[in-house]
Amino acid sequence: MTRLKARLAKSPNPFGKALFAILTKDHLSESDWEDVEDTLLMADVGAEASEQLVKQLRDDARITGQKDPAAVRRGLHQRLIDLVDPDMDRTLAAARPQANRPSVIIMVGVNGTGKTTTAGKLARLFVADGKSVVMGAADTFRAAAADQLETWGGKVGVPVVRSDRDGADPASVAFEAAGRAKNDQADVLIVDTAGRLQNKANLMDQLGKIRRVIEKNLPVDEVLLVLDATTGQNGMIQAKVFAQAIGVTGIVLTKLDGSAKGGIVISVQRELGVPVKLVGLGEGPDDLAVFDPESFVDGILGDE
Ligand SMILES: Nc1nc2c(ncn2[C@@H]2O[C@H](COP(=O)(O)OP(=O)(O)O)[C@@H](O)[C@H]2O)c(=O)[nH]1
Ligand SMILES: [Mg+2]
Repeated sequence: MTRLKARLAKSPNPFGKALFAILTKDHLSESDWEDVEDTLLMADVGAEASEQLVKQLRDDARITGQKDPAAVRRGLHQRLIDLVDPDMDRTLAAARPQANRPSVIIMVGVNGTGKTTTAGKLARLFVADGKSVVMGAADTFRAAAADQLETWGGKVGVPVVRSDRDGADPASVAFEAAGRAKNDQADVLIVDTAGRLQNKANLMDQLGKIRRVIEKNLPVDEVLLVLDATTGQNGMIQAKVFAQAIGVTGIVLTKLDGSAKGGIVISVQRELGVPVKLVGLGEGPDDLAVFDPESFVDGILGDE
């Protein structure tokens, strides 16, 4: 069993399981269908996707007559898989091997979502895969942010390019990090950024500048938006601002081990049109997993 599935199945009442309980009742009344929709909304699936799923499940129920629990489960499983969209490409964009240059990943997102932690975990995954990594601490608001990344670097054996000055220009750190990755002929450069910016213009400015200076040395392959799954629809609004500020190529959904209900996977992919590529399942170095739709749906159905 995958860890994603195990973690989700451990939540007190995974929403898929709650749906299944309603769908296998003898007679489904209007109020049961409302319960189905409420269950989806409360699980952060989002209004549009919830409405669509209810409509599909109602059609399915009319056709099958709703008798056999195993068939209901199979149907629900398939509908949920379709919503998560198994056809999205979830591989991390990397430089082509023949390009002979480091792949570049920029981490973006609101303060506290898990950018720095995910940068560290990701570095560890690449190192385990035999790749050489450089990290850049372009969150320069507080020295503590760079310290945190450096601690991760030490833990996973990866050099960190940083400034020693609070409030140094984040773009200049990013520029230096890209230069270092190129000179070292590293396989991957991961650039951590700050999330605490007062307004969108400010954010666009800063992220745009970070991207441009990196591109003086290396093309940017991936911009990962880190989103805290426990913040629900609130996090979604912020996510959109980041998506507009800098083109996002993938989403990392962190803290799926906490109180998150998981439906946010469906709503965020729809809203941003970008796949969830990785999920955070804890604070430890190994608590990062590639997002897999089958494990996800099994988990929210509460399958053992
Ligand atoms: N439970 C849990 N905690 C996480 C996860 N990812 C990050 N955190 C914690 O969230 C807090 C903020 O993380 P940090 O990486 O500093 O966020 P940043 O401000 O976006 O860089 C830290 O206490 C992390 O240990 C996760 O997947 N699960
Ligand atoms: Mg940070």
